[in-house]
Amino acid sequence: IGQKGATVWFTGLSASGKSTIATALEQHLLHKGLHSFRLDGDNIRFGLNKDLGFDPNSRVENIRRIGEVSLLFASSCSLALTAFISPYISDRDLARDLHNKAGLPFIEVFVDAPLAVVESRDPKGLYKKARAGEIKEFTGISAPYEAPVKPEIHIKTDEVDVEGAVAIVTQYLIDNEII
Ligand code: GGZ
Repeated sequence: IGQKGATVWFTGLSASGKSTIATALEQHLLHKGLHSFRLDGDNIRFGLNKDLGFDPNSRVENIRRIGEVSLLFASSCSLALTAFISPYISDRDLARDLHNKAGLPFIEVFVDAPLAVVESRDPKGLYKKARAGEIKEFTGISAPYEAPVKPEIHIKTDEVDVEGAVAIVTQYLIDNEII
């Protein structure tokens, strides 16, 4: 199987399922013999971007750097799977423009779940802390999330399970001759 470089850009609220889907997709691709690399908070916010917080300027810079890093992976014929809230449309569009200029596909995946749903999941108790004012500028509670207007893929994680989500993204990659 051949493989072109591309970036699959997951965006959505905390606990919407971005990392879970990206991780399952990475495994699925691996089983097909395809190389991908997942970028998420664990390997970026604790390393390259550990100087950044969650104020608006830091988020802009966070996403700018991730856009550049994903471009590097895509340029080397890898599939970059990015899983960040990336709350601002303009920042996601900047990452998209970088890829467009390099002739590399950029697939924006809106990992969509209503606030009430992600807040009830609250796996790390962050929404509770945000509601209590213990975390400031928390996305969805006290900081904005700008939903994609025309994402390549829209997944409602309160309706589709992880395997279903992986199947949708994989089919898109096949249909567009990326894998
Ligand atoms: C949003 C925050 C915040 C604030 C800490 N707002 O569920 P998580 O824990 O593992 O994912 C969230 C992660 C968001 O980092 P990103 O780099 O994806 O954000 S952005 O794209 O907006 O730069 C959450 C945790 O970090 N977290 N404080 N105030 N999420």
